[in-house]
Amino acid sequence: MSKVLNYINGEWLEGSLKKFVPVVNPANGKVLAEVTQSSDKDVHQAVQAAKNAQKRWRLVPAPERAEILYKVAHLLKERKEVIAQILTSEMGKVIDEGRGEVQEAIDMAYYMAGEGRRLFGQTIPSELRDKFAMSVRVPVGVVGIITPWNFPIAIASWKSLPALVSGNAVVWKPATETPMTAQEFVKIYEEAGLPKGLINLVNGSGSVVGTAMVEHPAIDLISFTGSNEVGKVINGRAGELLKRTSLEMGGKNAITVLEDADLDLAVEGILWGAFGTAGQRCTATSRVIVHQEVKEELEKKLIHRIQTLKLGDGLDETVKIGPVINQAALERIDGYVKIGQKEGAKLLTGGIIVTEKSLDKGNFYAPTIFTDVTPEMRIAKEEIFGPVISILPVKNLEEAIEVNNSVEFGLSSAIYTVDVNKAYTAIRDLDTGIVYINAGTTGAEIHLPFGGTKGTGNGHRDSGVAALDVYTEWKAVYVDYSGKLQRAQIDNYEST
Ligand code: UN1
Repeated sequence: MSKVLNYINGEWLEGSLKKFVPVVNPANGKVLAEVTQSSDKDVHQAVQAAKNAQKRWRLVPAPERAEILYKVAHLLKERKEVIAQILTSEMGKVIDEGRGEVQEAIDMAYYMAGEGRRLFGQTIPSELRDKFAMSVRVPVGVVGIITPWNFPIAIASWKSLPALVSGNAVVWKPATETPMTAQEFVKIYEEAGLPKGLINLVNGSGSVVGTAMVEHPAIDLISFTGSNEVGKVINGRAGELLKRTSLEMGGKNAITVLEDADLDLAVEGILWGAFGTAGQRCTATSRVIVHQEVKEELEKKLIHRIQTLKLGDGLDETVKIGPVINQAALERIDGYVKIGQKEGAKLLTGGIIVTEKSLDKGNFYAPTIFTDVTPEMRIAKEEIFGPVISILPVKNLEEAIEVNNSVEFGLSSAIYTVDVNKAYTAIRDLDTGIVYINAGTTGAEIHLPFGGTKGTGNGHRDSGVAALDVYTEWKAVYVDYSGKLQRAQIDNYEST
């Protein structure tokens, strides 16, 4: 049985709990490997290594740091297929999406390598003569990153690459479900020649390893993607410790379909947004807000097309919907379907755990559509994180926007319309960090800011140039070359 270990100070080590947890393929229940479990001791060791390595790394010119990131990009590209296969085996998403996810990490590596020659600051005129003013970006120090299983390499790339190019060192706790993908990514950092101590992998539970990271005084920033429940705990404690946090959490994303929309196009966007990754994206479409005039027609088309989506092992190229991550997820999703039925929503299709012979060893849930859902129902408000959508009828664009914005999350939203005035009104008024016109709610590109408003986050963005604001501090610099004392705000104003 292959073993996934920690990577601390350039060495592959067993965690100090001397315990291993199985890594299970969600498509068939087979054990793929086992992963070591760590305690606060391992976290401490990793942080010490990171702290020491960062002292030198911050002095390496950013373009030189970026050379390593270019190598990371090349290696990821070379190993795209191998990593995609591993990712699909341990996480379940269909292989095409596995490849797409590795591509997202490749894109991010090239993009952040390019930042090594930018990392722009500003020059700003001073209010005094013979004085020069500028701002520069400096690293935060040691960054703790905590990543989820649904995008095991893309999200880790969004966080580790900008952190490293900016001159930080990283301590990374990947999700327990997807340590093999994490191991592949770290191996690539190692092969690319990243000096030891700059990336440290610590496997283990959130309650032990995650907590130790939040508590550790030498971790300066926690960058977390995961549930709101955990994010709130991290933020609460980090707040007391005055530790920086960047949090990316839930979504309850909606596609609005107006009466003038191309319905066939909207159907494709809905199916891809809702059932891609079996609905387990924070950007997944989980509500469809439809103009009442086209509701029935849209429903018919959806029910017709949903029959063509083949469920199964994501490694089979013909499969369109893979399994959900584990048994607990299956039960949670089914629990929400029961809640929806109790609340009086009408189940159009799905609503069952798949038990047919070839799939009964995996965690498969039938793609599910509820209609006649109202905004007050729990299935319209809470994140389900599975292949379930709720259709909510509305009378006009104004009501659609109100319904879209009525949830506690604000990650992604989409609208299908051919009316340019309505499209721009939606761009202005949809209260989410990401807005799509005539495309579904998923598919963010790495060179744009990724993140959300309200309960989705805490105002930061992953990816894009905005990510640099998370991993750097601004330093304001004043150079006085006048040779005399110049008092700002005083000597440049006449005394009255
Ligand atoms: C996530 O679900 O946490 O926009 C990330 C998308 C992907 C990233 C999703 N590029 O759906």
